[in-house]
Amino acid sequence: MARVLSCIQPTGGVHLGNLLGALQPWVDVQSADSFHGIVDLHALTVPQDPAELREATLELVRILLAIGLDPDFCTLFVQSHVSEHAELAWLMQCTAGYGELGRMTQFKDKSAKSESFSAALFTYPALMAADILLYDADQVPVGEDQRQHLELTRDLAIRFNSRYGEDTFVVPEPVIGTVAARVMDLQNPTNKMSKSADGDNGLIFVLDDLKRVEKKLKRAVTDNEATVRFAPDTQPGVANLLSILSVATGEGPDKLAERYDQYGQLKVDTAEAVVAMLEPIQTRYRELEADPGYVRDVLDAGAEKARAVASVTLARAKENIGLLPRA
Ligand code: ATP
Ligand code: LTN
Repeated sequence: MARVLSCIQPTGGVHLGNLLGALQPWVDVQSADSFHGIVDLHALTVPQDPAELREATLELVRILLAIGLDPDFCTLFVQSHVSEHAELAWLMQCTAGYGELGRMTQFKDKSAKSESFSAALFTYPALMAADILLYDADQVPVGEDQRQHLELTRDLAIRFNSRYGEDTFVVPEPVIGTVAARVMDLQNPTNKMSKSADGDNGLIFVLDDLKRVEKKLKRAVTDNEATVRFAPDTQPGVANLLSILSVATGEGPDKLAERYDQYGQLKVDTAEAVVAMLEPIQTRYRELEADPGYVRDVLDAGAEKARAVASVTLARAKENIGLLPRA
């Protein structure tokens, strides 16, 4: 069985795009040999409020548990609980070239947008490579925007192996998500649903009050064509509603489109389906919120399981690169 590793940053305010595009697929691929990390060290590459970061980390853990990630089956862990990540990241920084890190488009975009940024924004892909290589991961599900970082991880693994020993790292394969779930903003349906949007009328948060969820969907922007077709290029608003309804019901968007001749009913049904999807998640979330001891136990056990694998890989890499083992 292929070993899968997936990671997400705890940035707070998990929305329907994050849920359907990133988190739900974790539940679908989980296995006794899958590792799922909440990468809080990555979040520190930009300034964070300490209390908000802690809360965002717990929010993500609770949401993952609430949607069905089973910690008795797979391994769910917080990156900073497994110190091997930071340590292998150093070896990766020593393996990566300055030029190659400078060519990362995410770094170029983010650094161009701000006057001052941390050194870690530049070395970020070395930490990401460490996340992946520590677990001997065969497959790493990521969005298209992470393809270049995955390529770099492969290059670093191959370079390290050829310099210091072919047995050191497994060279991972990216698994790039399909179009299945690119959720668009409800008010500006040509933009993806994103926390960075102006205002939150176009966004549905997983923890939003359900009455608000209903309202936001009923006010979603459509168009003047007055026909229901799944045409993302010409009718992005309607297509977005059909996609969301499709994920919630499991029926294809084209098939669903045939059933409607009015936007109003499509909105009503999509709202109902999304509320039905979020309601049990929110109920389970509240239960988990009321049981912080359980959540801590899950994370402690996850850190132990993760460390059992990560420490072996790190020891191998340190030995192969020539660091003197302790007596
Ligand atoms: P930002 O405000 O920086 O855009 P975000 O919350 O919208 O943040 P990210 O933190 O960039 O999203 O992404 C977290 C994960 O959620 C990634 O795997 C990303 O591919 C996925 N994701 C984010 N937005 C969407 C969306 N609208 N549709 C599908 N997947 C999404
Ligand atoms: N860079 C990724 C998050 C991330 C990741 C990883 C993804 C950090 N480490 C390891 C997969 C594997 C992002 O911003 N989406």
